[in-house]
Amino acid sequence: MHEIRHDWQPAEVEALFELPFNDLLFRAHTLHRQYFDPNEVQISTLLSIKTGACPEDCKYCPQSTRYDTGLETEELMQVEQVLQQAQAAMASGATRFCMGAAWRSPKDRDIPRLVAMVKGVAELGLESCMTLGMLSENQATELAAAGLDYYNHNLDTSPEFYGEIITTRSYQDRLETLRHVRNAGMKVCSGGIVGMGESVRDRAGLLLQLANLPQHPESVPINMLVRVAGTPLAEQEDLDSFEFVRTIAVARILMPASHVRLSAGREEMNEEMHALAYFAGANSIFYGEKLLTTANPRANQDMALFGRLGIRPQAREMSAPDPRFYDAAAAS
Ligand code: SAM
Ligand code: DTB
Ligand code: SF4
Repeated sequence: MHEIRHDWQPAEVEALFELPFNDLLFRAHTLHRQYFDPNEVQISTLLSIKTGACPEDCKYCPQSTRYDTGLETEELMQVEQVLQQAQAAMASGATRFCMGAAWRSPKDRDIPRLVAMVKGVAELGLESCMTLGMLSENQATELAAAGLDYYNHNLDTSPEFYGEIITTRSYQDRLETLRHVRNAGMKVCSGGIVGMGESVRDRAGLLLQLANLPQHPESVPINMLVRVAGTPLAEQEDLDSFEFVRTIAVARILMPASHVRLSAGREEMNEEMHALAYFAGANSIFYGEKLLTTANPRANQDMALFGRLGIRPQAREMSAPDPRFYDAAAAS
């Protein structure tokens, strides 16, 4: 379809942000309905499989060793523990299980345990996702071969604002990891954070970078900064709620076939804002009471809102037709 473009210009994206709110939401929602069931939301559950003591200096992050956030650090979890949590996530209705590690990048010696986690999650019948920092080409290939469905690696913000937030790895490093993930055949989950003091132009710049990748990320998490005491961004001013919803709407217009995820920061959003974000094109959430280290709305709270809005959790996507379905059809 003609809306899938990879040649967005900065002025065009900035103009979308400047549209009257109702015009922007109408455009985003109209496109949303052409590509997705507007009453279906994909749900993913997160687990921190290695917590804190990260050498990177991301100014928003409670897990950097450079900031005193009182976080208890934990070594890489055992496979069995991870699979227990995956089972619990499945029982509460999640279809994707996302495992996050506070690393700059994984060590090659960690790969066998990570591979076992990926295989175990797949055996449960869940989609798998990992976010482990930068990946080499080989590491990406090994994780893909184990069956990892998605890799999350965020661009976080615009190339221009990036240096204000992170100095220990470059924007180019991030693009490189995304290239390794794509080349290895995994699906890409990549988005960013808003509310870090960036300008509208930076929010437009982030979305433009994502939309102008050779292939759009299948999943685009839009995080609202969670202000954690002890991090340099702890006292950052509130971002206007409507600016946040605009960011979702512009992401939907630029990447109409991608899942746009309403990600971190939902604890600070009321039900009306959730509903507006779903209308603007958000069709995925992190589900369950914890993100990696900070709080998230409780599952029953999300389900109650889904019920009031007539939203259904999306069933697991099947990559190939399930033969049992055809057997049953043939038998009847
Ligand atoms: N260490 C790996 C990395 O940075 O690639 C993986 C885990 S890291 C915690 C994953 C993402 O979480 C970051 O890229 C960032 O976008 C998001 N994140 C971390 N702290 C956040 C916060 N306080 N508020 C919003 N998003 C946050
Ligand atoms: C993403 O974009 N957001 C998630 C996930 N990918 C890994 C992480 C949010 C972390 C929020 C802060 C915390 O809980 O530590
Ligand atoms: Fe480390 Fe990731 Fe946090 Fe940056 S965002 S400090 S790389 S855990």
